[in-house]
Amino acid sequence: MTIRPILIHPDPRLKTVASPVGDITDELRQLGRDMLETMYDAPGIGLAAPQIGVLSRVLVMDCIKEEGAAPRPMILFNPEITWSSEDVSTYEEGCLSIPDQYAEVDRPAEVEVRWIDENGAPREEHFKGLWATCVQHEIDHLNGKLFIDYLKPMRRQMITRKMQKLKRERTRP
Ligand code: K2U
Ligand code: ZN
Repeated sequence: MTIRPILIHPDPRLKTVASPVGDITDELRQLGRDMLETMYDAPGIGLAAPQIGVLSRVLVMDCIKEEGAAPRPMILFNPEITWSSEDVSTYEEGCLSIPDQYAEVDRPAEVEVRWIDENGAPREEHFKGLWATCVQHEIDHLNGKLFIDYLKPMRRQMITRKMQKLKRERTRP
């Protein structure tokens, strides 16, 4: 199991549309496990492959927040939203690629998602609550979209400038 470095915005790989995966190989299963380990270490409740520089349509989630509840790690290959509710929910989102920045984002409150699981089997599930917000946030990552793209240009620009400063400081010896 390997913890992989998480890319920080701005980075062209975070704005790229990721490619669908083919047959689920042991290598892809290992990628999913590395992504889950990287997510738990962050810590986070979701992670998309482009965030670790892999431009494939893979995302992982575990939105279990209740203390003591059994974790529910999920690996989704080629996820697609097949239905979204009219109802909208607002959540103060963050992003592991945009550290310490939070903003309210409106998204459909419930979604139906279809994907291929780590055994190569087609799956379909109805998500609501934090799971719905998270899976939409992750699928956006697969389409090169970040939560700051929903904000007004000035606010997005301010956050981008802060991240550029953070990256300059991180690389300075
Ligand atoms: O994709 C990511 O960067 C991980 C995101 C996933 C996420 C963002 C907003 C809302 C739900 C999920 C988070 O940074 S994981 C950290 C976190 C944890 C709890 C609530 C919000 C964000
Ligand atoms: Zn994110």
